Parts: sequence; structure tokens; C-alpha cells
Amino acid sequence: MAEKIANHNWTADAAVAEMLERAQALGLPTAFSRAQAMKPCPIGEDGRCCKNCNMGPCRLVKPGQTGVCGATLETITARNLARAIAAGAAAHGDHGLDLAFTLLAVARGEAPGYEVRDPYKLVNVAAALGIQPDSKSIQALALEVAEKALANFGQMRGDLSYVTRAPKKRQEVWRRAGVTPRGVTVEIMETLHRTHMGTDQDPESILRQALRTALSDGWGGSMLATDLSDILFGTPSPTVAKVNLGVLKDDAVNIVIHGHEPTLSEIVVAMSSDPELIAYARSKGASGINLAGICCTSNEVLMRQGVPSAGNFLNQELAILTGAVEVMLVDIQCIMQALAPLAQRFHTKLITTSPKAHIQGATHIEFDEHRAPDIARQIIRLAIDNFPNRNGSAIPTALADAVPGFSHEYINYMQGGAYRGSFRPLNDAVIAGRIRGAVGIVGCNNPRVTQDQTHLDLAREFLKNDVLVVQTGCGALASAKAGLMLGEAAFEYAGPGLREVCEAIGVPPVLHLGSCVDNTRILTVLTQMATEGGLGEDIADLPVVGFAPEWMSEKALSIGTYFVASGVYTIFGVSSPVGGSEEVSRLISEGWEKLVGGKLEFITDPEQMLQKALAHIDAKRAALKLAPYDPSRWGASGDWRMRELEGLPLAERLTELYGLPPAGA
Ligand code: NFS
Repeated sequence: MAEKIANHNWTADAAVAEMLERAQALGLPTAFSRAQAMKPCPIGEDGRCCKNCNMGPCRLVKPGQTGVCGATLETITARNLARAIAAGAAAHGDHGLDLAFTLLAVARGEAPGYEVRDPYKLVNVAAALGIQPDSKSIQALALEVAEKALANFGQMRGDLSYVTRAPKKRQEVWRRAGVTPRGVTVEIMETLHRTHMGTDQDPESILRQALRTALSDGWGGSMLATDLSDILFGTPSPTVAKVNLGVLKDDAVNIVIHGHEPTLSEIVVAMSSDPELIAYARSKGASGINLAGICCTSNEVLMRQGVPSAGNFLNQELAILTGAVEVMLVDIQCIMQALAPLAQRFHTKLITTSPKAHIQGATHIEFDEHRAPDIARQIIRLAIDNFPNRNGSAIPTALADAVPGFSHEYINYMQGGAYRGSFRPLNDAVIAGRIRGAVGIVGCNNPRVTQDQTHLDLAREFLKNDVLVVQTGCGALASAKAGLMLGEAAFEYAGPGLREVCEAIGVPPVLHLGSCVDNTRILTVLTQMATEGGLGEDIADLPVVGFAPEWMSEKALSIGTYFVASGVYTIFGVSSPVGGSEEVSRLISEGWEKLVGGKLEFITDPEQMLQKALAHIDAKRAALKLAPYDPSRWGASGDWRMRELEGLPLAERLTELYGLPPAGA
């Protein structure tokens, strides 16, 4: 084990490697060591186990074998995948639903500490939901938007409001395939019903409903969550922040906020600068209050408030292992139960806050948006009171700077300012071949593969190939930790064409678009690219590919599937949950490609992922009749070239740059 850690086989993150050594020295288990000790069940891993009724569980391990009810391998693997997608969509939907309730409380004046921070977004979202902004007050409009969002979650008939946001051609594809989502809840409910014992037993039909359910997430639950968060907490724009476990401070009260909803974390951020609380912290011998995020809560407050990030999913236990965390504050999703016994080995208090997420051994302080400031203050005081109990700490020094905060609104703005913002420059760069294509590398960490490694290998290779990289979730934090989200990364990693574009606009070559629900920002970017002109008329026409190379959660499956249903070739790593059935693997790739234009593949070899994606991007370019990718055409201008030529006399520089004849010739 020691050798493995030393070789960084478990992680690409130096801070994590350091903390894993400490875990080992203290004899404490982590997800990394548990993953070694617990091999995946080979039957469940590729979807061949059915436990949907009490005649089983049935394990289909022999050719031609069926379950007790006669269910085939194809039906069972398809049902398992559909259920996982429904669970993922439910997680995102329920998160969005809570934000709708928060906006409702704000509109009614019942949520002290919150307000509509982005009224422009409120007006835009209202229009997208079919509400006429007219001359209504912000409060009145917020009320209508909240009500309409709630109605979308519960709607049983018709189409989700945001369906009309997709390119026209995409809407037709959905209509023809019969996958246009009606509401959020209804699709999840129907998937659970169809996959109940004895209902839908045609894998193709089950998988079609899985597409519809995923669409109700992407163009429903998650998209609403993103929009409502922007209305309440502000639409992100670039900011500078520090990332990795080194953000924890030896001399300050460290509060780590972990989970997914921005509602609680935003108010904790606001309260942490309260002079009274800072004075209280000082009275206990601390220099102040230091907040740091983990997972998607981190992404939410990183991109909006520049709150430092202690890292991604697999960093959560290691933050506690530093011994420097007074409180780990959690809400929902991706929170390991192992945090509770681990926290008890240190002075750290683990505080759960959601009525939906209790953990035995944690302190539960229930969050209620109607009295958020009081609750936040109570939690911060508790952390301060815990500071004197700290008994030695070992904070790794690894730390990186990052520039997160690329909402699609900002991407539009950055290409021309307030008056001429548009997607034209980006489309032109793709058309000309400066940018070969774009990839989204998103999703989780998984201790079954080296932490962050595939995220980073893919990102660097795509940059070298002039492919623009956009990221969210834990994938985004992987790149942030490795310094890829800085302008300088374009010089170091990007190919000549992409480098020129990054230089001209002044952006990193890897754009951080937010948390996992913010994958919907990528849908919006793709829609804008598809409708701007020159790159076809549909998302499926674009030279783009999606990735979740280290996925582990059901949410990731829902996200991947809504990208497929939106027309995107999507590649997942680690292992396939439908690997037990060749037929179902074919249905979600070739079958879905025929039906909706996108396909889902599970590929474990990163090199193969890369090559297949580049081939796909080039094929889409060819179908659009764009110039073939040729990097030798670029790189003759821009800051980089200027730097190269810096040492030359002016005349020679002009010859190099513009082909002017050398002086005296
Ligand atoms: Ni996404 Fe965010 Fe991370 Fe995976 Fe979990 S934090 S919602 S599920 S692990 S990316």
C-alpha cells in the first residue's frame, strides 16, 4: 500500500498522496483503502443482478439464463440502467425543487438574508418560462417564476417549459422519438413504474423512457436548479481562487462546506465576515474564520464568491485527516458516511443540515431558509468554540490558483463585450479550424481508478490537439488543482490555434462552468453554437464530445444520458453498468445514435477515449464541410509567437511575421 501511494497510483493529487500517507501512519481507512479491500461484485458491476422483487435477487451468470419471472439479461440490464438514471434525475430535481421553494420564500419576503441578486437573469428566465416580465416588480416576477418552476416539477401533461430552449431541429428529434419530457416528477415516477416487476419488459422501450427521464433532468430539474441559483446568488463571472487542501489554515477556524446546494453555503459565506463572529474567533486565539469547499458546494461558492476549494469528491475524508477542520458542514449528495467515524477520531464536528440527509454520529442542525442567518451564526459559533480543541494538524502545502466562473452568459459577453457579445467568434474559430472542436470533461472521482488522472490526461491531450475543454463538477476541480484553469495554461498546453484564441480573448483553455447541475450551462452553450450559424442546425451537428472518465454516481449517468439525448457522443470510463449485455450496450450506442443522434459508450482505456473522440470531432467537421484540422496553419501570430521572436531584430521579426523581404534584399 505504501508503495502504491508513493507511486501515486491512487491519486494524481500531491496533497492527497501526502494525506494518504498520514492515514496509513494513523491506521485510518479511507475510500482509497476500502476500494482496495472491497472488490466490485462482478455480477452487479455489469448489471446482471436483478433485485426488483422478492423472488430473487436473480443473478444471470450463464448464457440464456433468465430471472425467476423469465426476465432476460437484456431486460434486467436495461432496467438497472433506467433506475439509476431515474435516481440521478431525482437527486438533481429535488435539489432544483428546494431552490424553487427558496425563491418562493424570498418573493414572499419570508427568507431573511436572501434576495434576488440577479434581476437580469430573473427577467430572462421568466421569458424562457413563458412569463411576460412587463412592468412587474422584482418580487412579483420572482413569485411567478418560482410558481412556474414548481409547476414544471409537478407537471403531468404537455411539455416541460425549457424544451423550447433547444434548437428547433432537436425538438423535432425528441418529438419523433417520443422522448419529449412532460414534467420532472412524472418521468421519474414512470421509470420506476415501468421497471417494477412485470411492467415494461422490452429493453428498447425501457431505454427510451430512460432518455426521456434524463431529458427531464437536463432540460428540467438541473436547468431550473442552475437558473434559480443564478437568480438568487448571482450569475457567475470569472474570479480568482485558490484550490486544494492547502487552503486550510493552521491559525484560523476552518469550516469546510460540502455537498451540493448553494442555499446554506451562501449564507455561511455571508455570515463568516460578520465582525462580531470574527472578534469571537479571535477571542479563542484564532486569526479569523476560513471557509473552504468540497465537491459541488465548493463549485457553487468558488465560481460565485471565490471561496477557496479544498478539492473534489475524494478529498473529503482527507480534509478531516489534516486535523485542522473545526466543522465539516454538509447538506446533500456525495457525502461519505465514513466522515462520521473519521471525524470522531479528530476534534472535527460533522454537522448535517438537510432534513433529507441524516448521518448517525453527526450533529444535526436542521437548515430552514426562513431563518438562515441565525442557523449559520449558530454553526459558525460552534466551529469557533471547537477551535481550542484542535490537537495538532498536518495541512499539505499543495495549492493552485484557478479562474473559475464561466457561465454561458459570460462566454457570450467575453466574445465582444456588452454591446457585441455573441457566439460568432467562437463559431468562426471552429469553422476556420483554429479550434478543432470542444469537449466537456465532467463528473466524479472514483477510487477504482487513479484520482484525477484520466481527467487530466484527457484535458492535456485535447488542449494539445486544439480542442477547447469545458468542465464542471469534480472534473473541473481536478483541472483547477493542476493549474489548467489559468491563462498561462494555454501557453503550456494548448495547440497553436487554440492558443491564439485564448490569447485574443484572455481566457484559460479549460473553462470551469460550475457544479454538476451546471452541466446545463454546457447544453445552453451548445444550443447557442448550433443556432449561431455555420455549424449546422442542431447540437448533434457540432464537433463536440462529452466525457465522465471517473464517474461513480447515478447523477453522472443521468447527465451523460441527457447529453446523449441532446445529440452528443458521450464517453464514460471506469466500467460499464450494462457490460453484461452486448445487446443493451449496442442499444445505448448505435441504437440511441439512430434515435436521437448521440450515443453512450463505456471505454476504460484513456488512449482509446481520446482517439475515438478526435475521430468523431473530425467526422463532424467533415460532415459540416469545414476545413480539415491542420495545426500548421496557426501559431504565426499572437503573444506566444511574439515572445518567440522577442530576441530578433525588428527587420527579421517582420520577415518572420509578415513575410516582408529582409532589409536590403
Ligand atoms: Ni457530480 Fe457533485 Fe463530484 Fe460526482 Fe458528486 S460532487 S454532482 S456526482 S462526485 S461530480
